[in-house]
Amino acid sequence: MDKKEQDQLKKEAATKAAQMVKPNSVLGVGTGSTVAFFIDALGERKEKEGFSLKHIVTTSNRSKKQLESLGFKVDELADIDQADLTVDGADRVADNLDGIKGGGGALTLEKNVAINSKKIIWIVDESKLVHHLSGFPLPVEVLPISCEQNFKKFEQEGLKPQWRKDENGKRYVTHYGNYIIDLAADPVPAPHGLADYLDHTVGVVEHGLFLDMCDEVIIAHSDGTIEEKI
Ligand code: ABF
Repeated sequence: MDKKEQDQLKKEAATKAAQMVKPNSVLGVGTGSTVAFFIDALGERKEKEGFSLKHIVTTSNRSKKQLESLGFKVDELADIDQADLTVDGADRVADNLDGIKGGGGALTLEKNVAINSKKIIWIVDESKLVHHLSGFPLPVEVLPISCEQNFKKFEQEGLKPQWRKDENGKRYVTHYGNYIIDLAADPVPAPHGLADYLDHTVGVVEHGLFLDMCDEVIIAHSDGTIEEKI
């Protein structure tokens, strides 16, 4: 699939999700190129229907800027109780709707917004689908203070850690001033066990295993169909 075709599919999934957002609800908006199409589609609804939302929270400055450029007011997560719905992208989605997220580096805020949402919808093109979580390095956000020890420990565990680098070849720094270690062990070994291990590793801020969280995935297929998988 070339980029143009993939973008078209992302747009179709995003447009479908934008139609499902209820007026005057509290909406969580994720990050990434598919979500960028979702924000555009929300903007179109605003133009055409005068549609408005009670609150919007988002998971990155990129999405925030795009929402504000379309006239939406963006609140902080701390300003709301919970979102009625959060729409986000994903890097991989397994048959059971578990996902790998965080390829864009925003996993910590993404998981915090997701966990504080009544409903979570992911929007993807069919290239993101896998039977078991695989095919994409698992991002782990770590505190700088003990990142070297974390890296070595992951190596010893056979998780094939790699430092995420920025465009200058330096360690990528997250919104919260932390680093990201991408685990290249593929497929993800025992996702629940690995999530539990990472959740209990001191120095790990958050990881990109989003398990038992997603309620629905909207998938745009290259045969032109849009699938809503629950
Ligand atoms: C997100 O969107 C991230 O977790 C993930 O990395 C990304 C997917 O981006 P794209 O839609 O550009 O493929 O929310």
